[in-house]
Amino acid sequence: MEKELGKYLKTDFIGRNLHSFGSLPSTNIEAKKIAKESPEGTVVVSEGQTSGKGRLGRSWVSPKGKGIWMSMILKPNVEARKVASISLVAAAAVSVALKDIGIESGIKWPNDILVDGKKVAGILSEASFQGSLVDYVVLGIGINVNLEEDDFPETLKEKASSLKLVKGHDIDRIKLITSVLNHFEKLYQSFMVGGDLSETIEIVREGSVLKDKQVKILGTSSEKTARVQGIDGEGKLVVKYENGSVENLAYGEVSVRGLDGYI
Ligand code: BT5
Repeated sequence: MEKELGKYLKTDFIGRNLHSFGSLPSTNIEAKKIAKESPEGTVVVSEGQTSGKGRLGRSWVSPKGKGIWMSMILKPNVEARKVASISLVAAAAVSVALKDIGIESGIKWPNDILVDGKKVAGILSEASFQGSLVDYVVLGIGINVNLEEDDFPETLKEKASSLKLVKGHDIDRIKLITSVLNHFEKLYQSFMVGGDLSETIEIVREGSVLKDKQVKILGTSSEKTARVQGIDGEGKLVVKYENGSVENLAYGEVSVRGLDGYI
């Protein structure tokens, strides 16, 4: 895969060190194992995952040869509190890469990419800290590229889709991986020193499917209803509760569900 990716890769460092596998439990787990000694931008990619991970202990369906299942190892020089927004950089990169191949997608803050209201990609960032500084981040990206209807379990058929199901034909996974990595590096370069997210946030705001929506905010022990006002300069979701109070929510604190349907 290294050679094929190399044909289209335009990056300085993202994906220049690549570990590719036929099968892994999870590219995030593998990336975490090698994160400390790996250079920034190292990518772990696998044809299939046997225990792909979602957030909060959820699982990610990752059939062999059908999707993009990859994780990047990043070492941004930013304060710990800023690193949560890094998944937005990935969401923006995926969204722009899809646009390049004619697929208009929506971004459901903080980590879902939707087409026609169904999830086609998800992002899982896991960070390790040393004091108030970031040691490394493993940023996992899963994109349902050429999955067929039957590749999804019954429970997911209503809420998940693939690029092939959207477009009606196979999509070149190698070209798409490199496109995501190329776009990611551009957006990440301004984030990696100091945490500038302005370009990412512009893309995320434009694609945001939550704007003005009434949503349920699911915390670890609570559930509240609110209206989404937008995304602030740090990438936090700004919501207004029924009692009028406004809160800026950080990635990882909550899950957001629409009141009707999936988003
Ligand atoms: C995510 O979690 O969306 C993060 C997914 C990250 C996957 C990548 S693949 C490469 C890397 N290595 C890993 O092990 N993981 C990362 P979350 O928001 O928690 O969504 C998980 C939920 O989405 C599940 O509970 C299902 O309902 C649904 N789901 C599972 N597999 C799916 C799929 N292939 N497509 C769409 N939805 C899926």
